[in-house]
Amino acid sequence: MSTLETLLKDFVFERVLSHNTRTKLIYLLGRVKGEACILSLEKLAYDDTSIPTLSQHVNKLKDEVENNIYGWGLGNIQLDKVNTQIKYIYPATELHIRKYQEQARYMIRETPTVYTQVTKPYIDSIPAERIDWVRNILQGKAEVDRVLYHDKDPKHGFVVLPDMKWDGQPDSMYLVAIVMNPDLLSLRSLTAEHIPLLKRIRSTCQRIAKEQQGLTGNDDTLYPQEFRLFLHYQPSYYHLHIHITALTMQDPPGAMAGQAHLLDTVIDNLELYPDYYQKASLSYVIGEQHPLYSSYKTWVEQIEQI
Ligand code: G7M
Repeated sequence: MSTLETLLKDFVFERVLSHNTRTKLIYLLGRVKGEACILSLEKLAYDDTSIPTLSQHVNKLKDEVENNIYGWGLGNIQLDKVNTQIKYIYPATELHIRKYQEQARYMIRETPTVYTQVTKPYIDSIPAERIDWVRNILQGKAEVDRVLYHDKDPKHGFVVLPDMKWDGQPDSMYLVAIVMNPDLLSLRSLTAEHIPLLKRIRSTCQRIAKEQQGLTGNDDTLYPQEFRLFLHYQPSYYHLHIHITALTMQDPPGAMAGQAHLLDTVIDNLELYPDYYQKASLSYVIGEQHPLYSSYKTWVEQIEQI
């Protein structure tokens, strides 16, 4: 039995952490053998091959309404196809539980001083093992057969592979490029010195998206492309990585203002101002359960007392 099968069988439900009725994504907290386990269940889009015959599979119709040329109702479409992506975190820590818990969110304007006095100490306090899964990928110990590109140069190399969020459908292509150099923590670490690396990531991802997913893209910046490349600030882990998502995903997770920074803009900023990301204020949205939020609030309270 696979780990996922065993977890599903032994999962004892405790509570719903969050339920997004628009994205049809639900996070559940439960226990497996006494330890906390987070399950996420996300409804998948209809499979392309089923679409032409969907109307023939509707049953249990109810709550029908008719009005002139308009009408609607509720029904059940049962198809013999996979319809849910299931993910787990096990054993889940208190931090994971807080991360997926429904919560208020705030916009924080991070000046270079806030970065030095609040964010950087927070990053330094994160236990190294938190990103063991990244090291496993970089060292070829996990997800090996999923890797699409790997330049193992410790300073200039990077790996490209499908993001955990991708359900494998071409329309929702979601790749992630992770740099080999562990000294690059986030956007804040980037200077003009890294422009060649960022440009190689851009062109490699363009080639992969084109060759493997048939998406249009070209290193020529005049050429329109069918995907976006961006970085998160704040990221969820501090080892530099870049997201690549198909534009057909109309509302991809994490592509909102207050979180996503287009790679093209990052390269431009560095070309114009080599130390842009050390000098700029970067605003970001954060949940009140995030440890960085409490560090920031404590810092503000201290400033107010002075
Ligand atoms: O930029 P930010 O830190 O928010 O994004 C991290 C990205 O890494 C997310 O898009 C996650 O879905 C992805 N991710 C997280 N984990 C734990 C894994 C993993 O184990 N494998 C892969 N392929 N992607 C992951």
